[in-house]
Amino acid sequence: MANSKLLLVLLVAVAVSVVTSKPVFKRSENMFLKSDTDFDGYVTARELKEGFEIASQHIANGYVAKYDTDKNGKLDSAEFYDSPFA
Ligand SMILES: [Ca+2]
Ligand SMILES: [Ca+2]
Repeated sequence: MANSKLLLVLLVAVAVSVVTSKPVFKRSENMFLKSDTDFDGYVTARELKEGFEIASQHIANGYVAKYDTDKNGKLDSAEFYDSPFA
């Protein structure tokens, strides 16, 4: 029957899409994009403080200093992924 064949094709298509589909963003990418509120590609200590409700700017500065491996004063996506915020 044509209908049952069509149904089978649809079921296979759904199964394949379920198996191969990936979320649009990995969690850490999502967190980075959410944290970078001015969309300049970097998360600053101020953005970190606001995004994660860190109690003091001093603490946020310390996190950035710790994970800012190229020492430009802000976290790029790779640095952010290495931090506990990702
Ligand atoms: Ca930013
Ligand atoms: Ca950096």
